[in-house]
Amino acid sequence: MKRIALLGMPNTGKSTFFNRITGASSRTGNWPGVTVDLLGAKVLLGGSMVEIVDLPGIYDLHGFSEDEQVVRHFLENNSVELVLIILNTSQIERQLSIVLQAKQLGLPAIVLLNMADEAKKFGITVETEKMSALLDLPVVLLSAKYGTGYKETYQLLGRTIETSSPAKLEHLKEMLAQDDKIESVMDSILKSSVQIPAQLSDNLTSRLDRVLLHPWLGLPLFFLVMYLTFQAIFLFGKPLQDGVAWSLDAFRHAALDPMFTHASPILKGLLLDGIYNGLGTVATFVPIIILFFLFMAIIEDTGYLSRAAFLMDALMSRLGLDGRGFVMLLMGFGCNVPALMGTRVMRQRSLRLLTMLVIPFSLCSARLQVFIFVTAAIFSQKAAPLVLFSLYLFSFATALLTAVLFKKQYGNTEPFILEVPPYRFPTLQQMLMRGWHEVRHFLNRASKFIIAGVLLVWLLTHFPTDVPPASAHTLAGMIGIAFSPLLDPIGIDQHLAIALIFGFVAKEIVIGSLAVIYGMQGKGLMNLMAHQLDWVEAYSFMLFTLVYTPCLSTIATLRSESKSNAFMLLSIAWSLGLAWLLSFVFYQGARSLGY
Ligand SMILES: Nc1nc2c(ncn2[C@@H]2O[C@H](COP(=O)(O)OP(=O)(O)OP(=O)(O)O)[C@@H](O)[C@H]2O)c(=O)[nH]1
Ligand SMILES: [Mg+2]
Repeated sequence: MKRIALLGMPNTGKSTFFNRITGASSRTGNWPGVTVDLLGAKVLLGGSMVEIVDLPGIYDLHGFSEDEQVVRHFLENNSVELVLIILNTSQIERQLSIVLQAKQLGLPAIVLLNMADEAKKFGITVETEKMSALLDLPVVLLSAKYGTGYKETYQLLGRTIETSSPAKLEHLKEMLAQDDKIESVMDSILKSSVQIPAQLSDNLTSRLDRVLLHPWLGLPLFFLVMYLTFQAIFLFGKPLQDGVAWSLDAFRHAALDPMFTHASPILKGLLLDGIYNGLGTVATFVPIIILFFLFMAIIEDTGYLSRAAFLMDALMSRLGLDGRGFVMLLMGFGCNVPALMGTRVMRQRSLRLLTMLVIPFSLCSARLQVFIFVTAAIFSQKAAPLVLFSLYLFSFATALLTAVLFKKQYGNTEPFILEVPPYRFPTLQQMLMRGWHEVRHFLNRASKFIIAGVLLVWLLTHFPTDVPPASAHTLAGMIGIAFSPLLDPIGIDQHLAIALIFGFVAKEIVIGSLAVIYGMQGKGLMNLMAHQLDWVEAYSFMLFTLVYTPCLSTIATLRSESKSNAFMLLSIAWSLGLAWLLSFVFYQGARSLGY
C-alpha cells in the first residue's frame, strides 16, 4: 500500500488535516507538541487504498527531542510515496526551511499552505503559482479547519499519488549535512512570491493578551477561569449524572429484576449486584467526564493553555521544571497518560524524568469520580465543593513537593522558548469529536479493566458462600485483615482496603467496587457509607487515593516512556510512601484533636 506522511512544524494543523481526510480523531490542540506519536489511517485516494500517517511536528529534521526522533526514525525505516509538508501560512518566512530540507532529501512532496483564513486576516498574500514554479513542487493554499481549498487539495493528492514512486532514506542526518545554501534560496523565494504587511494585525489576540497576560492580573485571572470552569462542569454535569443514575435504576427495576426472578441467587447477584451496579455506578460519571474534557478542549484549543505555561514559567523554573511542565500537569487533570507522553517534546532527559515524576500527582478525571462520589456521600452540600477544592490543592502541593525534593537529582539546563499561538476557537465538529473520543476511551477502559475489576471484587466479597457477604470471613475480608496493620493507622477499614487495592488497576474500579462491596448503588450506597464512615476516615481515604499510584496504564506509560524499570519503581514507591505518610499525619492529627 502506498504511504503519505504529514510533515511540518508543530501546531501547523497536521492533525486537523489528517482528521479531515481520514475521518480519524487524532488529537488536535492549539499548542506546539500535541501529537507525539505516529498515527496512521487508511483512506481511498485516486482509486486505491493509501495509508496516511500523522507525525509529530518538528522544527528541523536535525532535531534531538524524542518526538523529532520519532519522525526521523519513521522516515528512515519506512518508504513513503509522498510527503505533505504542512505550513502555517502566517509564519511562512520561518517555516519554508522544512520544504527545502525535504527537497534536498529528494522526497516527493506537496506543499500545503494551511491556515489560509488566518493569513488572509493578517493581510498576507502568497502567489502560489510563482512559488510552485520556484520550488518546483505543487503548492496549494487551504484551511484544514474550515475546509476552504480542501477539495482541490484532495484531487491533487489523488492525481499525484497514482504516479509517485517510493522514496527511502537511510541516513537522513548525513544527507542533510550540507544545507548552508537553504537560507539564501529561501529568501529569494519569499521575496518574489509572498507579501507580508510590515505590521501583522491580529487585534483580537493582542487585545486579549493585554489583559490575560497582564503581569499581575494574569495569574489570578487564570485561576478564576479554572474555578469557573469547574463550577460550570458541575452545574451542567450534576443533573445529567442524576438522570443517568435514575434511568439505570429504573431499568433495573422495570426490566432486569423481573427477568432474573427465577435465576439462582448467585447468578443474579453476580450479574445485577456485581456487574450492573458496579459498572452503572461508574457510568453515571460519563456525562461529567465528557463535559470536563470538552471544557479542557476549549481551554487548550483557544491557546489559553500556552498562556498558562507562559504565566507559570518563572515559578516552575524555580522548581526545576518549566512552563511546559505546568501545562502537562493541567493536561494530567484529564488523564495522566497523554500528559506523560506529552513530555516527549522535552529534549533533556533529566527534565523529562522530573516532569514525569510529578505528573501522576495531578488529580485525573478518574480520581475526580471517586472524590465526587465520596464527598457527596459524607459531606454537606455546602462543604463538598470546598473538600474537592482542598484535594486539588493537595494535588498541586504534592506535585510541587516532589519537584523540589527531586530537582537536584534531575537537574535542568534546557532553555525553554515558548511559542504563544494566536487565539483560535474550536469548531462544533472539533468539540463533538473530542466528546466522542472520551466516550470511546471510557468504553475501552470499561471493557478492559472495570468489568473484570468489579467481577473479581464481587467474587472476593461473596466467597465462601456460607458467611455474610463482604464480612471479615470472606476472601475480601481476609485480604483486608492482612493489610490492617498498614491501613488501620490511617483509618482505612477492610472494605475500603479492597477498594484501594483494586484502585491500583484503575480508579474507576474504586467506586465500582464500593457499590459491589456495600451491595448498593446510588443514594442507598451513599447513605450506607455515611453511616459507616466519619469524615476523618473518608478524607484520609481520599488523600490516599489521590496520592498513591494512579493506575496500571500510568505505570505502563511511565515504564515505556522512561525505558527504565528503576524509574518506574521509584515513582510507585515514592507515591505509595507519600500517600501513606500524608494520610497518617492527617488521620492521627485529626483524631488527636478530638475529631
Ligand atoms: N484558523 C485555523 N486554525 C487551524 C487550521 N488548521 C488547524 N487549526 C488549528 O490549529 C491548531 C493546531 O492544530 P493541530 O492539527 O493540532 O496541529 P499539528 O500540526 O497537528 O500540531 P502538533 O501535533 O503539535 O505538531 C488547532 O487549534 C487547530 O484547530 C486552519 O486552517 N485555520
Ligand atoms: Mg498533531
